[in-house]
Amino acid sequence: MKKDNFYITTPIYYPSGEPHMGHAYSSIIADVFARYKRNCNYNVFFLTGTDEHGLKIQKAAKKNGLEPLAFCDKISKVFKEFSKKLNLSNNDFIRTTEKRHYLAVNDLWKKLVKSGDIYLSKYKGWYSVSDEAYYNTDEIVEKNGKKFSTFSGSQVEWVEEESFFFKLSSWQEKLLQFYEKNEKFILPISRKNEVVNFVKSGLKDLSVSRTSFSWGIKVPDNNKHVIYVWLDALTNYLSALNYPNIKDKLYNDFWPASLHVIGKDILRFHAIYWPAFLLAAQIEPPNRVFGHGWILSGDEKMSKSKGNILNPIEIIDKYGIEELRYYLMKEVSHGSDGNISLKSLENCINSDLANNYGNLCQRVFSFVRNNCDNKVVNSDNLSDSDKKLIEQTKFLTKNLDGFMNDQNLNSYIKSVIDISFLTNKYVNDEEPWKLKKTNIEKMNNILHLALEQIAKISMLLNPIIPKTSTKVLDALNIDKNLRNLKFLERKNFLNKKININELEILFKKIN
Ligand code: ME8
Repeated sequence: MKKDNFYITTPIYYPSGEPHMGHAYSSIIADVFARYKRNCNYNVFFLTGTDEHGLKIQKAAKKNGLEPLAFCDKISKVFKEFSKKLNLSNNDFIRTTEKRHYLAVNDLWKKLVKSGDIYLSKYKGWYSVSDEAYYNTDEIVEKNGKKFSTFSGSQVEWVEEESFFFKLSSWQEKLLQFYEKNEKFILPISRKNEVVNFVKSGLKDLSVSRTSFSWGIKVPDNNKHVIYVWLDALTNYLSALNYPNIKDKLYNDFWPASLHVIGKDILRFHAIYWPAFLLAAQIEPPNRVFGHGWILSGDEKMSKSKGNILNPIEIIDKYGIEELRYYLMKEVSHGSDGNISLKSLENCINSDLANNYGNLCQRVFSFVRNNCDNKVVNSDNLSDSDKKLIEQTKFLTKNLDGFMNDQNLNSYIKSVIDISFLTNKYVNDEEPWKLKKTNIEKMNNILHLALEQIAKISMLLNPIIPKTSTKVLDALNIDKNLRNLKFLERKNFLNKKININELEILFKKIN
């Protein structure tokens, strides 16, 4: 990995049904970090895609009367379209049915065999098709004669078949050492503790192949077995960089991954199995796994089976993608579960976007248009309230990079929206409209500072609402090459004379 490069991934989605709000949430979080790092002048590689093998997909294809690959071709396209609808800035979209991925999985498997970490035996135990996960007996409950995982609530079935195993048990101590050495490998810390406790309680060897169905990557030199879908899927993070060609520029530039964004339900796979496979294959593990919480409706995880779905496409069509992106990032607390509803979405649009940021931009732009012929020139004669606003803004921006580096998006957004609130208040208190006849210099200084604040806020909100913030930065005529966070650190980063263009209404208030 080159310094100043940043490799970020979303989970690759099961194309077993329609994309839902949880998918939108995971993807947007990753997109915000990708855009933020680009704005910090990092060279970013952002990956998303679809996870197409395994029993879950084979069953979904059958239900739809299609061959698995034809089914995946169809639904993967839906996810690709969805990523455009979310305005993701991904550099690649990987499908695990692609040749480059087969090559990577084959190579990784062979490395694990060579290192002595894979052996043949028989699996006897519980399996959840919906989670594509094995569960221990103490993780199972019975309800109405059926068995369910206590962890995810999904139904499990008893499986007994010949299987290859990965010697996960022998990696227990090395994993604990790895977590200790890499303090922030798993964030938030509460998730890290969960993982460390689980590993400390003892790891059993992991079944990494199946023989009772065929839809997957065949175990090299053994056609009877397909590779366990999680070993297959996790490898996508390598295949997108053209692994096993470790001389490839992408691999050299971007491995190890900087950040895997995932939901808390798939933490075990990313924070235990994945580093264990990589350590065994002598490949450096990623730097960070961030496990976000669930999107809830009421107290429950939003899911089709529970019928409590807010459909992201419908919401985007009705309210707009920028609105949905902002709402999800602001509303769901750092790493925790978050309750979402149409009512709180509308409140958030009105309070933060229409009344706060949108109103600030609109009122300052229209005042400058109507009273200053679209031009503002400032002097060095700052008032105490100008200085106070500049100081308050400095204070609020001080921790922003730290928040982003710890994936603490809500604190970041809260600080930025506070800057917008303070700027609105400053304009209210300073009443530039009263100064037109009495003190033009002061009026211009107030407007100039307000426009600088708007530029700053727009640049900071850019990763979250890229389209709207770009409209504002365009209307401020800021050179595209200067639109980065380094530029913001300069004193007087806008010219003494600012020329503005027309700015359309940014956010409509919902009544
Ligand atoms: O897990 N709230 O795919 P997936 C928040 N293929 N996040 C949610 C959610 C909800 N209600 N429901 C799902 C997979 N997610 C695997 C990933 S990566 C090598 C393989 C999140 O389509 C979930 O936590 O079931 C996960 O991060 C992502 O959506 C994809 O889920």
